[in-house]
Order: sequence, then C-alpha cells, then structure tokens
Amino acid sequence: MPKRDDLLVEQLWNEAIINYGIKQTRQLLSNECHPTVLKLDIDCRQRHLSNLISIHSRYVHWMEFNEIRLEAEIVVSQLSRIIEDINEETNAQIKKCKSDYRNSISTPNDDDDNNVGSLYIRLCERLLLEITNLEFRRMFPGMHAKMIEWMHEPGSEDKFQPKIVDLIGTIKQDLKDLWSNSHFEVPIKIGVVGYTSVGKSTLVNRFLNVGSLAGDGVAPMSIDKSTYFPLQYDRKEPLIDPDNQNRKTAVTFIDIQGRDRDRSSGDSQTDADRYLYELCKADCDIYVIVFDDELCDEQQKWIDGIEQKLNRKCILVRSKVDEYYLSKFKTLSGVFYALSTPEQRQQFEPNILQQIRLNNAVKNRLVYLVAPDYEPSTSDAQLLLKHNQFDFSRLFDDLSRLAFTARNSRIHSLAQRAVARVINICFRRDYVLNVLKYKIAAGIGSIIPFADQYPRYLSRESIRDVFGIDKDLCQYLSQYQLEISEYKLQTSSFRDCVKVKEEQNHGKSNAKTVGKSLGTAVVAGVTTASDDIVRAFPSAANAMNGAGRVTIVGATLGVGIVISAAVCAWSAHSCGQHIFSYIQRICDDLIQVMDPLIVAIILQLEERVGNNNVSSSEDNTS
Ligand SMILES: Nc1nc2c(ncn2[C@@H]2O[C@H](COP(=O)(O)OP(=O)(O)OP(=O)(O)O)[C@@H](O)[C@H]2O)c(=O)[nH]1
Ligand SMILES: [Mg+2]
Repeated sequence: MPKRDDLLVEQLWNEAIINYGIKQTRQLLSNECHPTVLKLDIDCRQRHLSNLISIHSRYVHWMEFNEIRLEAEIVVSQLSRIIEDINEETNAQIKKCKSDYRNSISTPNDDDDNNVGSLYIRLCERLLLEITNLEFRRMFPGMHAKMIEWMHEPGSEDKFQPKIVDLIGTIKQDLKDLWSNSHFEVPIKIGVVGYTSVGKSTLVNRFLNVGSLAGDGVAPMSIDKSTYFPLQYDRKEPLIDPDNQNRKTAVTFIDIQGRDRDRSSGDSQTDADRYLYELCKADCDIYVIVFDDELCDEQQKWIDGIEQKLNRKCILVRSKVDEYYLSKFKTLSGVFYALSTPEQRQQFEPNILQQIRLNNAVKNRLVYLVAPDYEPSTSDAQLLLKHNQFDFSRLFDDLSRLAFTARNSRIHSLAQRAVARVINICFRRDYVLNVLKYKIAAGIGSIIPFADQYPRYLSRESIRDVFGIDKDLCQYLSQYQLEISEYKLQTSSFRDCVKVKEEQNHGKSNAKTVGKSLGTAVVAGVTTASDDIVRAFPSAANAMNGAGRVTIVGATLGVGIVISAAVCAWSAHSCGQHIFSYIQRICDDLIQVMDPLIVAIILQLEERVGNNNVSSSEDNTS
C-alpha cells in the first residue's frame, strides 16, 4: 500500500478549492452579501449536482441503490429548500440560510473554514469518476470484463495474463456489437468553451431549446463564474440535418468551465496549453469557442490546439453583440433603440451589422454573431433581442450538419480511451517481469564493458514475450497496413508490424539534430551502440532461455577482475530502472499502435454495413 503523501493531498485540495470556486462561496458565507448573490451561488451548486445525478441515472436506474447518488440527492434537496427560504429576506433568516448552506456542502461536524465545500467537492469528484466508469462499461462491456479479470489476477510474473492479442480481439468484438446494434445511440458531444462569463452557458441553454429557466436541465448562468467543471446536457430533440430531414443525430452539449482571465501565468502558451488540457479531458467532437471581445493571441492558440492537436472541428461565435449594436445605434441615430421608429431601425441596421462583422472578422473563418441572453437588463436590449436573433439559426444549422460527420470520430475517441485505460491499468504493472534476477545479472555483468547491457537486452525480449509481441501478432497487425509517424514510437517492438512514416520536420528530429551538434548525442549513442553489440549475438541469445540466459552472463565472467561493489550496485539499479522504463515505453507504443488500428476496424465495420445495405437494397429490387 503506497504511503499517503500529505503534501500532495494538500496541494490537490487547494487546487480543488480554486477549481470549484469555493473561495467565492467562503467569502459569501463570512461577509455581508446581497441575498440574490447568495441565492445564485446556491442555485449553481444545486444545478451542478443535479446535472451529475441525471447523467449518472443514464447508466444506473433510479430504483437501484447507489450510495453516492443518494448522498448527492439529499444535498440537492437541502439546497432547494434553502433557496426557497432565502426569499423571506429577513436578516435572521439569511443568517440561518448561510449556516444551513455551509452545513449542506461541508463534511458534517467540521467547523474548520478550510473544509467549507468539502462534501460538495467529494460528491462531484466521485460522481464524475463513476460516470466515466459507467460510460466505459456500457459502451465496451467486453473490455470492461477483461479489465476486471486482469485486475484481479495474482500479481506475479508467471501469472501475468494481459496479452495484446486478447486486447485487440476484445475491442474488435465490442466495436462489432456496437455496429450491429442499430438502436444503440452514441450522442455526439459538442463543447462550448471560452473565457469566463462570455455567455457560454446561456448559449448552451439556447442550443438545448430551454424555455423556462426555473426547471431542471438548465445550465447555470450568472454574472459571476458559475460553471466549475464540464456539465453535460442531452438535447431532448435530436439534431436534424437541414439538407436531409431524415438524418437525425442525438447530441449532448457540454458546458465547459471558462478560462479565468485573472488566473494567468503571464505566458499565453502555458495558459493556452492548460486550458487545452481541460478541453481534451472534456472529450468533445466539436468545440464552439465563444468570445465577447476581440479574439486574442491565447484564443488563437486554442483554435490551433483544437484543430491540430486534438484534431477536432472548431466554430467561432461572437456573443453579446447586442451591447455593441445598441451603443452604435445610439451614436448613429441619436435616440435609444426602444424610442426609435421602425424606419430608423431599418435604416441603421445594415451599417451596424457590417461594422460588427468587420470588427470581429477572423482571417479565413466564419464568425457567427449571437446575443442569446435570457434576461436582457434594459428595455432597449429586450426589444432588440425579441426581434433579432442575429446568426443563431445559421449557427445551429451548420452545427447540425457538422454533427453528422462526427459519429465515427466519437466512437473512435471512446474506443481509444477505453483501450488506453485497460493498457494503463493492466499492462503497466511492476510485476510484468521478475526484475530481481535481471538486476543481479546486470550487477555481476558490470565488470566487463557493455556486458551489463546483455541482461537489459534479455529483459526487453522477455517483456515482449510476456505481452505477446511475436511473429503471429506482427502478421496479424500487418494485414491492417497501419501507418505511424516515426517520432511517436519509443521502442522498436512494433516497427516490423506497422509502416513507420519518417517526418523530417518534426520537433523530435530537430531536437536530435540540436543535441548532436552540442555533442549530447554521445550520451544517447551509448545505449544504441551497446544495443547493437548485444544484437550481434541474437542466435546465441535465442539458444538459451529464461533465467539461464541471464545468469550465464555473470557466471562466465569475473575471473581475475576486481569487482567494484559500487559499479555493480549502480548497474543493478540502472538495469531495474531500464526495465520499468521499457514497460512504460512499450505501453505508450501500444497505445499509439491501437489508435490507427481502431480506425481501421471502424472503417471495416462501416464498409460491411455499407455492403449489407447495398445487398439488402439489391435483394429488395430483385
Ligand atoms: N448583453 C448580453 N449579456 C449576455 C448575453 N449572454 C449572456 N449574457 C450575460 O453574461 C453573463 C454570463 O453568462 P453565462 O452564460 O453565465 O457565462 P459563462 O460563459 O457560462 O460563464 P462561466 O460559466 O462562469 O464561465 C450573464 O450575466 C448573462 O446574462 C448576451 O447575449 N448579451
Ligand atoms: Mg457557464
């Protein structure tokens, strides 16, 4: 059992306090605040938990007992009651509401200020984790069963069961089942992203076709930050392809937490990378970037990251255009919008719209103008938004079109995550190999230059044996003609099974060149050179097996040579490190190889469905 690292726990807790906006809640509880602000804060938390409960119930029926969901339901009902009580607005009542609020979201019997929100955070984290597990189990039951089986195997080298061929067979079967079940809906995920308070949740609610803000299934909106982690909302009605009314697709909108402008590191690349990491975790097929001001450098990096690193579609939306529209109208016409005549509105509209488009133009991209506000604060805005939706319909249509092209990428992404999960949990084990015997052999072998490399070589071979990387696997993979960029592979294990693409201009090769010119390649060269020395004796190595092959190295050496204990110890230690690092690298490579393999399997299935459709329509005509 690993030892609890208190410092790490504290750091994670502090991070969670910031991410979940607990600081703001603490301030509300300890200082004077307007009841409406307090109410909004409670309402957000209540909606967050309700959202998680409703996603959870997609996978576990309401009637089934689930402890964590039950706990969350109790908190939700307590928060709803407090929201109702706040309406009474007497000072004593507000004080009591604050105390109830604090108790509802914190671990019981804990008065420490640092623990405000501890229960709420725990519930959110646990529900999020359960949802991920449940989604995995439902989509890939075979993979899930295999994972459970492998997780509970006895942890020793001779019994190490996970085999790559089984992994491939299982994911293939799961994907096949998914394809053959025409009723199994795989909703496309559309994520809405941007800086805090630009109107993301408001737009999500419009996409969902939300009428009343009072009900459930409404994304929380507020002047202050109100979304702290990705919230998922299934759209009740499917999206309909505007070009073909028969094509419908289920869709889930993900209201992603905003990037806090006041949490900048000072380096736009670092900030962009951090936010991209959050976007990647949210795992969407299409990302809608919302902005309410000129697009800045960091936002441009989000676009590049989404398209190039995440390989996903990206749509740009300029929100809150009503603000600019109304101020420009006042300047041009000299009157407030609500007091103007229809002729004046008609006269100035084209000019104002043209100006907004010009101000928000982004090179080679379409920018959709929207103003989805539900509760406009002025009569001017009320009137404008009542009659003008700007580009919302066009945006919605284009999104519906795009959603149809995303089904395969959704399944690919889910399958890729499922495979990575099983590899990380079941293959990355420290008992894949009995490290000790290789360490001893390396220690003894260290007395002769390069001889300690031999046990390393053997250990790598054994790891490949244990995982089942052999001729048969290679032959099997070769039929798919997989292509992988050279820089993605860290070991040579799969090089014979896939076509390795050389990429001249990639960062890694540049780094190598730079390294060489600085002379650092000498260090890197040691491993390569000694590997080659060992490879010079492959037939001898193959003739021996297991421990015999390892210990013979030590046994034939040593006569007349003074053994340095320090060198032996270092060598043994470094051999152990090498083995662990090799397991990690081979697992990384396996994840890389599985990626195009999943694509190939999906394409095969797709083709088969296409052929079946053709043959069934031929049957019909005959
Ligand atoms: N004028 C105007 N205000 C809007 C519009 N859309 C949203 N707002 C206001 O902008 C504020 C923030 O809206 P949200 O939808 O909560 O913003 P968000 O981007 O989801 O914020 P976080 O989730 O906290 O990052 C609210 O006060 C909304 O009323 C709009 O079209 N016009
Ligand atoms: Mg929001």
